[in-house]
Amino acid sequence: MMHRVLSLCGLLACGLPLSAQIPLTPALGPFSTTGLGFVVPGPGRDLQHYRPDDQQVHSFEPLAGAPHFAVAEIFAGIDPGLLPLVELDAISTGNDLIPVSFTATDARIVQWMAPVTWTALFVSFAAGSVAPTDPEPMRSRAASGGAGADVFSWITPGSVPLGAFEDRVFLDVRAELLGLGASEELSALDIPMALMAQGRGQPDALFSPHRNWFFFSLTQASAELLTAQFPGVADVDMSGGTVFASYWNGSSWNLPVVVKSANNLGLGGDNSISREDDVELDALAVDATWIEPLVVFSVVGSAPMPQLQATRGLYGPFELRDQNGNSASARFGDTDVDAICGVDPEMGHFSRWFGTAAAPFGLPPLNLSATQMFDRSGAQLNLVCEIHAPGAVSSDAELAPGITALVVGDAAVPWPDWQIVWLNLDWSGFGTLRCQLPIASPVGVNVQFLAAHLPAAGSMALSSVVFLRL
Ligand SMILES: [Ca+2]
Ligand SMILES: [Ca+2]
Ligand SMILES: [Ca+2]
Repeated sequence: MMHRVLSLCGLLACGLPLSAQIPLTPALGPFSTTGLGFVVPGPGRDLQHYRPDDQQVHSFEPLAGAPHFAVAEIFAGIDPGLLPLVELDAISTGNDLIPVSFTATDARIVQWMAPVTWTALFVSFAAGSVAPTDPEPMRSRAASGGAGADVFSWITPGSVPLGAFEDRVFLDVRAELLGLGASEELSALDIPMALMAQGRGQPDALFSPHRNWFFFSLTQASAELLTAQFPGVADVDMSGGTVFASYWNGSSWNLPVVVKSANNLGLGGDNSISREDDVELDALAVDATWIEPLVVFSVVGSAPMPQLQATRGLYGPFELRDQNGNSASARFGDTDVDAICGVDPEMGHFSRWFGTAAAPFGLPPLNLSATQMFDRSGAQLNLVCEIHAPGAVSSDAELAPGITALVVGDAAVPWPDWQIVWLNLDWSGFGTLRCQLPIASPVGVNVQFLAAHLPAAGSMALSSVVFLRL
């Protein structure tokens, strides 16, 4: 084990002169290096890809052997003149591997059968629905102009390895990074979609095992305007409460089919043969690895029902709860969730494309987030890391004497023996530091932890299990 770690460090050290440092302002959570697929409100708006390496928003590219996530491709079978009327308000690739356990009366997020037990929900809220009484950091973002286009995470109760992060809400990707103003809005998000693109189509059993589907919901207005455009779908199901899915057949998308109707989801109102009284679904997370998929969803804020519900097969829909039976939406102050995605990395082995939250210890605490991804040419594999000193740090002086080192390790080796692969002598330690390490060539090493060490301050940020394969 030690030999393999040493080999890796030698290789990474060769890439040192090429590493880039991008100082950022503070306020990022433990998933700050994640990529995102997302949509903003409005008819005709396309799916967009936020990349954590260049921190820019792009269109999804066509990739050999992988589905192409673009509205014009997904809806290629409809009247082309109607494409500007497509308005997505919920998306999922079917990789929301949220471990929801059902009984006859409720649905709970539990940790099961896993050596690595953590789950996170990613959410965005309807602009204007975040209240001064909501938990931090939602409250501060709302007070500073709006939280509608921010992406927050919640690491659910029972997520043992994440230590201090269990049951906490974080701000991970700020509206500014998505090119959006504080008063703007996200209408849908999906993380595995971004991981697929960042992996250039390579398989990823951990975070995106289900690769060829696109689940979505339309706004009520868009669904009505597209009536008769999806062959085989009844007019009553062209509703804002319907979950549709399209299948990538290897070269193009088949036309959408109904996965769950509004009536199936309890959103059909009093009249099951009319869509006029349906409740609009506005957020969607699907785990399609089940024969009967798990569907976690939200509804518009005005609806008299829980903000987060779950159903699978004959179970539910029930209000989504944590393992202790507490309402999931209550954790967010019952704010109007209008975009949701879930991840649960315990379902497989090694991922190339997603780091995880850090478990900080020492004083002052540091957070560390990491992602492994290919650049847009596909030629270069990069490790993207971000080290964040949260609010406990009040001045540069607290950290200034420190030398920051990024070290990699293996679970079988105690962390003091891990190897330094990158040194930054300049970082003041105040705020957030981002770096990219080019990986010269894959060496087949499974990296299970990353750590950032600040010896002078006696502080260290230890990532949780990152499952990178370099
Ligand atoms: Ca939405
Ligand atoms: Ca109805
Ligand atoms: Ca909602």
